[in-house]
Amino acid sequence: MFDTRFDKKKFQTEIQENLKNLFRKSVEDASSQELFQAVSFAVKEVIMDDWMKTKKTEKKEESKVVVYLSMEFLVGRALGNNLINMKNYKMVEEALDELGVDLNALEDEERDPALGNGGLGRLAACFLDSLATLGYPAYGCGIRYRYGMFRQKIEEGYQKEIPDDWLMNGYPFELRRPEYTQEVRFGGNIRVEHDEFNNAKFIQENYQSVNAVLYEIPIIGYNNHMVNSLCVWDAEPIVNFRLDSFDSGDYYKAVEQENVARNIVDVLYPNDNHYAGKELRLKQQYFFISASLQSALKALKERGYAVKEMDKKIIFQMNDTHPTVAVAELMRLLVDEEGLSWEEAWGITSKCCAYTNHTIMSEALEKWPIDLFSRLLPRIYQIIQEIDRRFVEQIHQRYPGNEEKVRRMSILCDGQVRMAHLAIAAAFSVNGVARLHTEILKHQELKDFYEMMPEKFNNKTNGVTQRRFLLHANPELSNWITDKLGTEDFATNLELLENLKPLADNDNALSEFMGIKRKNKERLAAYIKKHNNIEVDVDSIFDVQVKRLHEYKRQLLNILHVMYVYNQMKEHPEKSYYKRTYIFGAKASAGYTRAKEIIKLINSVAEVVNNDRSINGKLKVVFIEDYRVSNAEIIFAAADVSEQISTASKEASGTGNMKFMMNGAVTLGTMDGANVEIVEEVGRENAFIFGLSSEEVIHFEKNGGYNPWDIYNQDQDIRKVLDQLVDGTYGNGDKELYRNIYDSLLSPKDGSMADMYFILKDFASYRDAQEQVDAAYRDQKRWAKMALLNTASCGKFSSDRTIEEYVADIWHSKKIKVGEE
Ligand code: GL9
Repeated sequence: MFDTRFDKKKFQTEIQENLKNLFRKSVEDASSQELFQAVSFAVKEVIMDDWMKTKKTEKKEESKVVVYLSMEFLVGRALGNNLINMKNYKMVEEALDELGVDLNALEDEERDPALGNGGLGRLAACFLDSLATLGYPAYGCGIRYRYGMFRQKIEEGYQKEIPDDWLMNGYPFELRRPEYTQEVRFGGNIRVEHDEFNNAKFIQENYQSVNAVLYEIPIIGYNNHMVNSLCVWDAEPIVNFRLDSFDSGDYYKAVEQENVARNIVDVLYPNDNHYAGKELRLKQQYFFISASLQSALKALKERGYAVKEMDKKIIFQMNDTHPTVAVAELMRLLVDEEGLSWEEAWGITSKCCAYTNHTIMSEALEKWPIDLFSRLLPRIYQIIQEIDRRFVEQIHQRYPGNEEKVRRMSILCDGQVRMAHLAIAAAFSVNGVARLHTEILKHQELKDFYEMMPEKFNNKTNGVTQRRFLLHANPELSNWITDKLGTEDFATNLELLENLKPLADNDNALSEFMGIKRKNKERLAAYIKKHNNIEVDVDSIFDVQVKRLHEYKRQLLNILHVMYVYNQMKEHPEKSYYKRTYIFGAKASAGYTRAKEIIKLINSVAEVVNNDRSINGKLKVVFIEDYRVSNAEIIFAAADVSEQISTASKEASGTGNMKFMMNGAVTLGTMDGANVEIVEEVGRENAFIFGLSSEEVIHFEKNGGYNPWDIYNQDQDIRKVLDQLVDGTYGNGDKELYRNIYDSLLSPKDGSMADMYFILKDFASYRDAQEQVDAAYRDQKRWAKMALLNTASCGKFSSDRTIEEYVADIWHSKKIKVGEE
């Protein structure tokens, strides 16, 4: 059961020593935060041994390493998860208990390292967990943002952003590695020199540079002693001036450099599926890419390999377009620094780089203005010009005379650098993140590329780690599963859960399963009481939509439907309604006005509905503040209904959908992203599916949309809800508060398509599906079956499965075993 190297007595002593050394305190007078630090350092000490062994084994086995390049790693809290993966959670809980300390309370002292926005960053974190668990040597490479994703406060129903100073108390698990510092250069000009053989040398002059300083965070495999590294780069000024001469102007220059450096890693851009096009963002991208690639190249040589063997030893997986400048940086390093020919360098680059696309939302595809790009990265720009020239030549050869093709596919076009095109031209693999998404890429968004290079395209349906989202988030359910299956092996083999399927016909098991759900609902209800001061009934249906706020995710459809239900209750008090608690959690990008209006609307509806005594608490609306990984774990475990209601074709995959399913929530969703595969696994009868198909959506879009006024005119219930947006019902009498939302649905003032996310078009079908939810829940046994079958059918959605597919089709790396010595 336990990892034997964890000696309880020794561990307790270690904690006491740490308290003394760090804070000059004993257990009795230490604060929770101090205890958290002391415990974390004690855990880190154990990690260190395995970490050293892992690096040794990796070297000895001459492993090919996966380098996962990502602007975001939403790792979530480390302490609890590390203990789970080290199989020491219970032992440490006991050890602390004996000292009179509650592990749960200590876990709450840890600030979530929020180095990501949402799904894309969380996926990267799940992948690192699976890579370590499966035994594949891997490095995550990213940025050590000083401020992570902002913390959200709701004031008067409005979102307020508070800076996330996550490093305030220090982060006990990281390791500073100054010996791996790399210099990164920006700007200046390129001077060409020719040597005696007339070979051109490209020399960057008058540049500004900063030091990239490495911090490593351990990523612990489950029960296998494997510890991989998440490498995050901090920026520091290069200070090489003499203090005795600071009046010579050097001092100011140094201070200036200090600012350039600080700036770069200051803050994570809080955008989801949308890029802001800011120069600083491009700086961040090049900063961490250049540092990561330089460092990878050095490590390769230090391990004794020739640069030309690189593709046998390293694979760079580019997480979306954000890190795709890697393609050009690798070419620069190989050609300019290592002296390889263009052809040799290209051969290596295109064998080392693979690209994952995470969205079809066109506003998310990064395009940089050439003037900005070439000013900041002059040499990289030259290299991209050459890549583009050669790529365009290939297109011409393949499609002679087809200038329209060239225009659509080239990397440089209309004064812009199209990063996705750069990635596709260079990478040997281009993958989507769910089957439907990949098909849409192949046949719509990236059609030209697929036609020209079909062999590059493949699908890798996303997954999530059951270690965090089942074992840690839902210990009650995990224990129950262990008991029923007679094994804990589902921790590394999620497919084993299908052996729970026969229990769907066992009344006892069903009531135990729902008993656990009830306990988890109590835990969430207590959280809501504490944070929102709202009483919710654990016997009501917990209907949950938590995810970033984005119009395509259609939180608006959900809340409009709540408004409709509320109207029904008022108009038809004689009808019976099953008690429901609608739970929302969502951060809006700081500059996304419409998203913020929707948050305000949700809170306004909550205010009205929750305080209307006439409906006897049949309906409650809760907006959970500051949705993040740590409270997500509590929320998934407690959900009955999982709202996955994006406009079909827009959600590339979704991963929250999988976390809900794992925890026995039933999906209410559209046929979008990975929902399609969830339904395939669990059966259509165990989900509630509604709405337009992706083909229908795409068809409408191609034809300029539809006329929402027809719906407004024909359906009086929808009309009433829409009118309530502009009659002051939810605006405290202010009729203008939701005018923009109203207009966007019926007649946008900016000339865009009316109801571009098909909210009204799908409303009736959503309403029907919601009625089916109501009916299904009334039949408690039927519901229990559905819920249990969801858990039992989630095996496919482990990120372990996803990683094995990446390895088999793209990475071709080998497992190692970290042995005891
Ligand atoms: C996203 C997609 O929108 C999701 O559907 C997908 O599940 C994840 C992971 O593949 O990637 N793409 C994207 O830009 N985000 C995603 O969640 N945005 C954020 O991470 C906030």
